[in-house]
Amino acid sequence: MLRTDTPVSVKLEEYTPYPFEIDQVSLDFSLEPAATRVKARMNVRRTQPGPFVLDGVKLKLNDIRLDGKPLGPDAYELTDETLTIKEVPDAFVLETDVTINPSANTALSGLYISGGRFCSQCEATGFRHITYWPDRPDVMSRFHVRMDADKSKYPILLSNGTPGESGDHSDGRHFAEWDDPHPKPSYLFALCAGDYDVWRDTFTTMNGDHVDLGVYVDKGQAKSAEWAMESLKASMKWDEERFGRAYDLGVFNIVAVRDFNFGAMENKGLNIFNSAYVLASQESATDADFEAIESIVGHEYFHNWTGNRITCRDWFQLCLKEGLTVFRDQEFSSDLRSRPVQRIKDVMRLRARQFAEDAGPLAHPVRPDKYASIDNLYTATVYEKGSELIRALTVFIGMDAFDRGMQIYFDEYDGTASTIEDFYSCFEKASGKDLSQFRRWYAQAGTPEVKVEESWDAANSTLTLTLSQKTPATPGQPTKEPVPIPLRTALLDGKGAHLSVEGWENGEGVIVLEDEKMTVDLKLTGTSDKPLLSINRQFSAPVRIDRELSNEALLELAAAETDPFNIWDNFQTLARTEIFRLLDNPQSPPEEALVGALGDAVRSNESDPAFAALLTALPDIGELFQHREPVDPAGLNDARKRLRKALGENLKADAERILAAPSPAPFEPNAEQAGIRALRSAMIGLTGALDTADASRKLKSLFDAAPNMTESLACLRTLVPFQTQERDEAIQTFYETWKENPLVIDKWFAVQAGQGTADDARRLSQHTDFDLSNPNRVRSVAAAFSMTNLAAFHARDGEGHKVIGDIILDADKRNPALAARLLTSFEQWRKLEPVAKASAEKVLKDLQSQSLSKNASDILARALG
Ligand code: 0A1
Ligand code: ZN
Repeated sequence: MLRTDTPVSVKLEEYTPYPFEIDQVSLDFSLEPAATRVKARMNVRRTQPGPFVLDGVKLKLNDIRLDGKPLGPDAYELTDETLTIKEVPDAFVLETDVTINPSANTALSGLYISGGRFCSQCEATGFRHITYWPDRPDVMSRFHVRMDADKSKYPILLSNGTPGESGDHSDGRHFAEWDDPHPKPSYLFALCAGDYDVWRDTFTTMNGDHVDLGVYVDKGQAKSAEWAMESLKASMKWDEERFGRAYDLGVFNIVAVRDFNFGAMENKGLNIFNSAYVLASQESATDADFEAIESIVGHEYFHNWTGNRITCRDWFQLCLKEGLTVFRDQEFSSDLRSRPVQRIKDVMRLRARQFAEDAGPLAHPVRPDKYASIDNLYTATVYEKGSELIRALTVFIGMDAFDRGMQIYFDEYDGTASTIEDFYSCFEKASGKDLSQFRRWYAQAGTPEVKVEESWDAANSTLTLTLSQKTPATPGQPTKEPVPIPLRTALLDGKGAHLSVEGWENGEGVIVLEDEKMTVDLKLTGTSDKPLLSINRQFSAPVRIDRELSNEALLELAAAETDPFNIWDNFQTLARTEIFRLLDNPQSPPEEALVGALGDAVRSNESDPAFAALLTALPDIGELFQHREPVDPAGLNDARKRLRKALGENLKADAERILAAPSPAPFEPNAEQAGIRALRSAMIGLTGALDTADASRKLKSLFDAAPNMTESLACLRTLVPFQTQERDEAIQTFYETWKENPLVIDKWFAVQAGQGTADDARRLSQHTDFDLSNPNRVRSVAAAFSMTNLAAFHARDGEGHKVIGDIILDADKRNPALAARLLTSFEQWRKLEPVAKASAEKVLKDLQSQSLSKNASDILARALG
């Protein structure tokens, strides 16, 4: 696209139904990497007036027939993106025959080749790269697929649904048919062909139906699919028990591919996964990998009901399937692991990614009302804030009403392409509440700020809260309406006993702030000293809480708190305030009282090591960014390091003791052992915070003896910033040990890019193992550097911006979706101090002056707009 082109937006208000129905389609693939022939035969019926337009991009049309008769070029019109047939009867059969080139498909959307095998990615608009079709989610059809291919190269042929006929041809080719009885939109179509090893299992549903399960991976890797399979069976069971949803086909397959733009894809009965979220062996995977596999396998499986059985009417409704399915996968992980730990991790992610997005030029509502490029809508806002809104809904109407509403949703909307309004109508029915004001949450961008003021009336034992809300202006939305904010609240005494408040049960209540401002009287049933206020417990609403509490008051509150989320969050607030104080007072040492309290909190929670580990995690730079403008990332990094060092000193003896104990053996990837390793890894990190020659030696010996990938990587990550021989040796040894395993080498790149300088990032991007055509590898350098290493990325010399700008420019030529995602790392540029700000602006403007893809141009236009 040229610079002068303004990206054209698609608008929600312009939605019109497709004027035809296609109840059945047969697809016939003759698979060849450079020239695959795709024949489609569809039964079409008019449902309302309107033209017959099909989407199609980069297709070579060989033949087209209507009711068996060839159509001449006058009968239709072809553009770069559409095929329009000028006159059609009310019911007809259309046959098309096209040729596509999967081996030239570097954008990884449509049919492409990864590791010598065919695979597909059709969400959101990949199917139009395969054949002519109304490529929109509200056109649902029954798909029948036939494939033929060279049998020796592609012995396994997979598609959606259940297998039908298969057999050999005489010329070394073979064929297979697949049938999917469930009508589906084209974005859920999938095809995989190649040679794989398979890890198989079976599942019997609550209805007694037998399901064959398969996880297809690289040759020799079958055993590494075991954990993904266990996660799949756990997901199937959980959805039956929690939501009464059973699987609905006799086959469920997962295929792992090395080249993939996202995490995974929920194609009906044939999920396709980034191999990073399938393969895990005891030796090569971290606990974070095991956890991510479990949660993503769950996520994709849960889409079978929330996404596939009930899909989206249009892409504006993306959060209907994504927000809801993230909520479901978070609940799954909470039930399988520790609920409070899961909640803290989910909020950390939300604050780091979504709050940042919501506060910058790319902010958009959870349900946007326009977009220029649909690929750019797969955002933290749609996914993570979308999930938070469902969670806030469960608090607002209560979990019982939520569960009833979900069953109404499944009953009434099964088999349809729905909207957020449809979804919310179910909860209105279930709760009897008018949810129109709650739905404002979906239309307004920006994170609401809630100001909390307290006044204590001792004579009447009443705490009066004055609550007010304000949502900052965001692009295109200068003013905001108030939204209902459900705040789980408790009043505590200094020892953490819950005080009883009139109208509350079990020592907790939900206060809903509906208007801009409210006061609420919390009357204690007994007498007490001024109670301590615990508010937004479990992070019940996705807001920022603004309370004027002194450090002493926060420490007192943290000591009395009973909600683990709030305990952790109080320490986060304390640490953040302290980091800013250190930033403003470069000579001042860290506050001893705070460091001591944090150290004590870690020690006293050692029996819940996963939680203790989270307490040691200081707010990261990306989060601190949001609290100051202009921001000096290097200064912040330095202040944060000083506080970490003080914490490391406070916990030095504990770290030695914890690390002297043996790591759990034999290795199990369960939450209990993972928690122990998380605390060990946190102690490894704090050892490094001491920044001494002794620490480097200690880390190297821990690295050499590390019994698992979690600890080995923690040592490597901690060693990277040292300038010692031990560090160089560890980097070298790790590479030599793992050079045959691309997923581990991705980590090797990522720890260096995530801790190093711009020079390191550039050197890594020139390494022989760097591969621009593999998104995981590109992200392991570019995203690790620009999204997790902000002090280096935004360094004043501008080198960080340049390296990433150069990678984006190269990546965009092959893979626009990947380049656009990397560009979002610049989203905070306006907040930077003037020198770095100017350098970021220059890189962005230089990029804008090149002919970048539509995806990248969309991000650039908004980031600079
Ligand atoms: N629906 C998938 C996300 C996804 C979106 C686009 C993709 O390719 C361009 C791939 C996956 C999910 O939520 O997991
Ligand atoms: Zn999803």
